[in-house]
Formats: sequence, structure tokens, C-alpha cells
Amino acid sequence: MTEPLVLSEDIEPGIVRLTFNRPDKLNALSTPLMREFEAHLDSLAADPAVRVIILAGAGEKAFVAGADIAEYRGNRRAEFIAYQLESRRIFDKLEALPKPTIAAIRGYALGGGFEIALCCDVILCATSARLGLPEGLLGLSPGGGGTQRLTRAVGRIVASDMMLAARRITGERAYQLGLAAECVADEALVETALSRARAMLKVAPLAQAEMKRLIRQGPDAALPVAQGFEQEVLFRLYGTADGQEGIDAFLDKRDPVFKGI
Ligand code: CO8
Repeated sequence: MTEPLVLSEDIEPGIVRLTFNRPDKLNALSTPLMREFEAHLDSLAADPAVRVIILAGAGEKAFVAGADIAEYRGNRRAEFIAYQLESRRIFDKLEALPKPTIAAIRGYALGGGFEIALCCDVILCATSARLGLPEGLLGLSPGGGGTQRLTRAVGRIVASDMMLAARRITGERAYQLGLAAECVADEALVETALSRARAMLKVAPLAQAEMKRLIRQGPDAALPVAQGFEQEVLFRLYGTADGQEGIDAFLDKRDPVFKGI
């Protein structure tokens, strides 16, 4: 039997880890790998028992070193465009998942690999992490949202420095820039991701889904409009069973039991 290109593991109730699994090619995003990844995203999205998804890379060297450059050779324009369109759809699907996602990065997260991380809600880095968008070195430009999501995340100057000089940054620098929520020793990364995921299990799922959307979509709207979105969400959540459960539980000095309704 051939090894899956994306491993899916139930780590603890509610927490699933997807691991990109082509370590000999630094987990490069081949077409078959992207299709397996999408199939996992679809089934995790549809499974109400799954609350948090952690993304990781197999092996010591990389999270994901980008698109599979071997597939790019030969100026096969139709295939190239088809891959880019399919990948963009999958990246957008990852970003829009109504559950929290965590990218746990050890080693290289380059090109499409970094762009996948930018589609996640929280990036955690090991000190070995090296993040970058080196497409310019191939005579190309990013295609998985990197020019836009990175620029929105860190601003124009740092994004330009990283892209125009193909400069990789370390996990520690990513943390300083606010790109990573934390940077820890390599040996601590798995446990750190797990502890973040456990913390996420305690937050009401509907509230998480709504906050995700607000965080992503709000900055593209004018502030008063975005604040309007925020208020609508809060009013809606207040009327949900979980909204009332959270308030009751606090006042009754007990842990809330959220049902996602
Ligand atoms: N594609 C295909 N194979 C790769 C890739 C890749 N992106 N990265 C590494 N590999 C392969 C190498 O060819 C090598 O294979 P082999 O052993 O068969 O020769 C193996 O992985 C190990 O790599 P290296 O020997 O190169 O390892 P080093 O430690 O010397 O170097 C680097 C590590 C610096 C990460 C180096 O491998 C490298 O520069 N890789 C390419 C990085 C890159 O340019 N990434 C961007 C690709 S373009 C892109 O991502 C566009 C995104 C589009 C988004 C939408 C689609 C997802």
C-alpha cells in the first residue's frame, strides 16, 4: 500500500492533525497531495466532532517547501493554470473553514507552504522555522495569496523585503513581526500546538466561527462597516443557546457546556 500524502490523526477528542507527508521532497504540494488535502478538509469540515485542526509537515526539515516545482517544468500552460486555480480554491477553503486551524511550523515553510500557513488562524513556529516567498528566484511570483495575505499580515515594507529580496525569516523573527503567535524550541512545538488546540476547545464553536470570519473579512471593509458586522454577530450570538449557556455558567460558577447551537 502506498503511504498517504497527507496523514490524518485524531490526536485527542476534537483535535485532528493533518501532516503533509512527502518528507523526501520537503512535503512539496504535488497535485495528488493537494487533492488528498482537500478531501481531508471536506471530511473534517463536515464532522461536528472535529473542533480544531493542526497542520504539520513530516520529517525534520520542512513544514512544506512550496508547490512541486517538478510539475512546473515544460511550459505546460493549461496544466499550470489548472493547478493554480485548483490550489487557490483549496487554500480559500482552508481559510474559510468554520473551525480554528493551527499551522505548526518546523523547518522550511516556503512559497505555497508559507501561503498555506497564512490561511491558518494561528501560526506557531519552532526555532528551526524558515518562512519565505522565494518564487522570484524561480522567475515567478506567488500564486496562493502570498502577496496579499502576507502584506495584510505584516505590512508593505516587510512583505516587500521578503518577496523582492526573497528573504527568508526565522521563526523568532516571525514571532517578533506578529506573524507567529509563538516561537518555541523544536522539541516543544508538538506540545505547544496541542495546548493551543486544547484552549480552543474551551471557546464556544459558533463564536469561533464568527470571530474567524470577522478577523478575515473585517479589514477589507471600512471601519464603521466592519464594526457593523461585528455588532450583528454579537447580537446573533447573544440569542444562541451557547451564548446564554456561557453567561449562565459564569454566573453559576461552573464550566459551560457548549453545543454549537
Ligand atoms: N518542489 C519539488 N521538489 C522540492 C521542492 C519543491 N518546492 N523543495 C525541495 N524539493 C526536493 C529537492 O528537489 C530534493 O529532491 P531530490 O532529493 O530528489 O533531489 C529534496 O526535496 C530535498 O531538497 P534539497 O536537496 O534542495 O534540500 P536543501 O536542504 O539543500 O534545500 C530548500 C532546501 C532551500 C528548501 C530547497 O529545497 C529549495 O529551495 N526548495 C524550493 C523552495 C521554493 O522555491 N519554493 C517555492 C516553490 S513555487 C510555489 O510554492 C508557488 C506556490 C503556488 C501556490 C499555489 C499552489 C500550492
